[in-house]
Amino acid sequence: MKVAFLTAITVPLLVAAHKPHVLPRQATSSATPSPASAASAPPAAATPSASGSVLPTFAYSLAATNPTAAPLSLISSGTLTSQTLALSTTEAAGAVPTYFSNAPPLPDLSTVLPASYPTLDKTPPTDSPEVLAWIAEVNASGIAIPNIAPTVAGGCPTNAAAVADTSRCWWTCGGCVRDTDVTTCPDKLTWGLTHDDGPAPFTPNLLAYLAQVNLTTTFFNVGSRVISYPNTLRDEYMSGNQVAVHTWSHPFMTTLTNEEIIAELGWTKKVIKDVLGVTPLYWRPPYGDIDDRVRAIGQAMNLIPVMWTRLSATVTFDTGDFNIAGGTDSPSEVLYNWQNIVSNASTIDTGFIVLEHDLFLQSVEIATGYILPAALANNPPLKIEPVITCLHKTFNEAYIETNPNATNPIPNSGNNSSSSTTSGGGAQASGSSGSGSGSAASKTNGAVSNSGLFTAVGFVALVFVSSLNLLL
Ligand SMILES: *[C@@H]1O[C@H](CO)[C@@H](O)[C@H](O)[C@H]1NC(C)=O
Ligand SMILES: *[C@@H]1O[C@H](CO)[C@@H](O)[C@H](O)[C@H]1NC(C)=O
Ligand SMILES: *[C@@H]1O[C@H](CO)[C@@H](O)[C@H](O)[C@H]1NC(C)=O
Ligand SMILES: *[C@@H]1O[C@H](CO)[C@@H](O)[C@H](O)[C@H]1NC(C)=O
Ligand SMILES: *[C@@H]1O[C@H](CO)[C@@H](O)[C@H](O)[C@H]1NC(C)=O
Ligand SMILES: CC(=O)N[C@H]1CO[C@H](CO)[C@@H](O)[C@@H]1O
Ligand SMILES: [Zn+2]
Repeated sequence: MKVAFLTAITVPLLVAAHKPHVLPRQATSSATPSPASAASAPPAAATPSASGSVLPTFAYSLAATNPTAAPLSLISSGTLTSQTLALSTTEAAGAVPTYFSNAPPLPDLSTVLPASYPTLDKTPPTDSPEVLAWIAEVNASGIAIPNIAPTVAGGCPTNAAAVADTSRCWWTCGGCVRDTDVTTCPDKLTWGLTHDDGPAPFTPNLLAYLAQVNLTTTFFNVGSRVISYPNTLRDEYMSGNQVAVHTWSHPFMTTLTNEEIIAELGWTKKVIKDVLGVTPLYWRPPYGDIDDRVRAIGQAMNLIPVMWTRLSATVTFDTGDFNIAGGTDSPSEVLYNWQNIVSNASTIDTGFIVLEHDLFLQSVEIATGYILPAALANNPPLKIEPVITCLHKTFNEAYIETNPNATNPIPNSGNNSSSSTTSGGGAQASGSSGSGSGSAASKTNGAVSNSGLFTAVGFVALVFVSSLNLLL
């Protein structure tokens, strides 16, 4: 009942917000259902979705499913009634993770007061003392911030000039990546598991399943959700998962000003540090929306971007799981996408990273009931692990406080004015050509009003989720 309410109210808006990153894949996959025969039969007929529309059925085959999985027909209908599981334990202040060394003790949660943080699901103000200090740190990092204008809302169709300017390396429109982006795992058939947008009401269900099958993942967490579910974040961390940053309010980052980007990242780093005692060194831009300006600010804030594997415009490793709850992708389409991902993964020399979410029950059910059991039974076998370990790094290297700086330099090391061989200091010191005024504090035109439709829509929906916190 409560779940159905959550689903019906929130999801259509969120799906609209997530559309841009699935468009290329959908353009292909929804037009051409796979002719492959299915070992696990898809539902007999097209399934009615949460929104009442009838979605096409896709063929897929899975090596295994979870015997306790919810039937796909229930997952698609929006009437799934699985209970949220309680956390396995509420972690006490002073507890220390045992799976890596030198981690600080968990802070006292009673000191983490929501009133001390910005409004949830809204880009934080840029004139607070905290944000001004982070702006100064970015400025002092010596990393040049390219002086390129923010994009406007609407993605590729509404940003012709930005799309044409390949020098900004905008992932959203064309899939441009830099060496500093993590897009795959180095070892073939290794899956760097990730789950985005939590912590959320059904994250404990995912955690319970992962513990049962001895897997861990990388959680890209939204700062506003951390305020709502701090104990869930602590359980993620204490049970061996990598915790990473997914911004405060889930905006399209390229639409923000430099200062807004700093506020989004800074507050998310801070709330995670306040709840766990450690500050993540990895982040994922919502919708994968990153360009060289956003990359540079992330680097100056000691954050390494993690994307998902993209082989071409039509082969992106996005399950589409986010769209089940909103009724725009059927579960069979997600499983069809998954089959294509595994099949494509076997053709490349590296491992891979896949986009999945833990915000909605439907996404968690499709992962724990179908995708992960199939992945565990896959032939050839897959190695499934968090991104940090798939990169051959230790958990110490996932967080600033525990990072062995001598052997694993943090992203902004070497770019400080003090350590730079270039004199002059500030953002101009590293002086990449054409970076103009370069200062992190310099305003770029018209961005504040540019958060626009997609961001606003996603924001409204996420507010519903957080305000339903008490109901759930
Ligand atoms: C669980 O996974 C870890 C890491 O992959 C491995 O070292 C350990 O042996 C596994 N434990 C069991 C009980 O399978
Ligand atoms: C890769 O995925 C695409 C769909 O995204 C699919 O059409 C294609 O057949 C897949 N390739 C392989 C080798 O499985
Ligand atoms: C590495 O450097 C960071 C930032 O300068 C610092 O906070 C951290 O404590 C250092 N790591 C260790 C293990 O000392
Ligand atoms: C950069 O300089 C700041 C002080 O300006 C210092 O706090 C920080 O630790 C330095 N970072 C690195 C990576 O050296
Ligand atoms: C940025 O750095 C420059 C040069 O070091 C300095 O003049 C300016 O005041 C700094 N701005 C901020 C906001 O810290
Ligand atoms: C050592 C180091 O990280 N240097 C980087 C400083 O920042 C520039 C970009 O502004 C990078 O190109 C360097 O690699
Ligand atoms: Zn997201």
